[in-house]
Amino acid sequence: MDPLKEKFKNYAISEFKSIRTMLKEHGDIKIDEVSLTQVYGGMRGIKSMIYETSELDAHEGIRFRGYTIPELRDKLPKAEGDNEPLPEGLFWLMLVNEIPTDKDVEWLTNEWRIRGKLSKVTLDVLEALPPETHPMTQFSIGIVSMNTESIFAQRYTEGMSKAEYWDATYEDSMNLIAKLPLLAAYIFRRSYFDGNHIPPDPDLDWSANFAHMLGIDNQDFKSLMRLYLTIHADHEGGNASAHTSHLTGSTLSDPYLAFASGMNSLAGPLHGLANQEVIKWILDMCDSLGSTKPTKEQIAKYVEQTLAEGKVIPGYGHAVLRLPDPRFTAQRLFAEEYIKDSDIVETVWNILDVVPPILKSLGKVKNPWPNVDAHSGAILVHYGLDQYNFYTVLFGVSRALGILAALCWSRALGMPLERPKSLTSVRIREILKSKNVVA
Ligand code: CMX
Repeated sequence: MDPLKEKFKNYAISEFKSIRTMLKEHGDIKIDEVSLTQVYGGMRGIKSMIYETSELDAHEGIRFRGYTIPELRDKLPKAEGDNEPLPEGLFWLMLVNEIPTDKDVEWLTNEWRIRGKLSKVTLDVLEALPPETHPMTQFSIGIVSMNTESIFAQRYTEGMSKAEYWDATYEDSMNLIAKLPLLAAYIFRRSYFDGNHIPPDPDLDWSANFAHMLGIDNQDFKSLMRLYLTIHADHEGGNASAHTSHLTGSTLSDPYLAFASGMNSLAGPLHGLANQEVIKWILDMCDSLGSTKPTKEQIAKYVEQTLAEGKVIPGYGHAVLRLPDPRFTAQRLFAEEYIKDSDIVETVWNILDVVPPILKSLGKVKNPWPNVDAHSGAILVHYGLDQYNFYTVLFGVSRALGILAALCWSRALGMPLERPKSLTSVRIREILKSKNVVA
């Protein structure tokens, strides 16, 4: 058994026993109450699921197994000569709750290198799609096609015992993570470079190899990819992509199908597609003003116009956060260190000065601050990656680390089919009547 799998197995077995005991002794303890506003309001804040890999605090931001983003930058292993963390290290941390050594990460990089191959089925499926198909659609279809290789699906058909679900989930997850950069790069090159593909470089880590296969061999871009693929990896379990995958996985759909369904959620403009929408919004603003660096006054007018058209300002607001997203801040710090004199990056910073007061003045927006998607596009454009329809695929490659580590945990802990209760509005009125709050 490989060293990561062995660690996961031992840790998961002890957690499984401890949680079963906790439930037996304290299973009736109430941890939440639910209001009508929450039920009608997208279930905000309802404590209703277990997701082991990270936790989100509204006033602090994300912690991955207890570590903030600055702490991850400090503690996770790095590539030689680079200051950014390797996402391989974050996957290790999320899976086994332990900061890996350089050697552990070296092993994982190599393991994903060995497992990273695209099958003929996947390539044929992709080639059947018109190259102008949105990259997220290609990404989702490509992942679904990989389910033909699912070890979980195969072993389930053969009669696998429940006690082995975690094992098959781990194998599929490792294979899928290894394949994703190849799939994403294949989609990128077929969509924008006439299918002129670039073979992987076996000497590079997971992120640097991804940058290489995209065709951007710049060292700073490789650093950016390491940071990008780390900070987008997880955002606790309630966000739409993680929750969708969690729900699908609970039916014992294999990890390929579970992860693909999460990617279909990520492809929505209120979630991951916002990274594409942000840059589109900025470029449209620049176009309409005939300037590559609009003034703050011009930005304010454009923001008011967008709101007057009944649209949201992409990259701002959040369902949970009530502060500038630490993932935005991490990207800003990267840009301050690596990027000098970029009109588009400076425009992002000017937007930051303008948008929050306007959103606050509306009196209804709960979080006027930038989220993760407000910054990423400008940095990507700086490095030449201006094919913005592709941006959400980058997000998706990263999100696999959290979603799949969490899926391994769900199967190891024997999580049941997820099945909450829904109500009709007629029933809600009856409940209110029975409580004598309406006539
Ligand atoms: N621009 C304009 N209006 C906004 C807004 C924004 N950026 N953010 C919130 N609002 C509005 C909402 O549309 C809502 O209006 P109505 O009452 O008229 O429907 C009101 O403010 C209250 O919303 P909220 O409680 O503050 O926010 P929600 O939890 O409902 O929604 C989110 C959160 C992210 C969908 C919302 O802030 C938004 O649409 N932002 C822009 C899209 C975006 O950047 N999404 C990416 C989020 C990060 C990610 O998942 O990747």
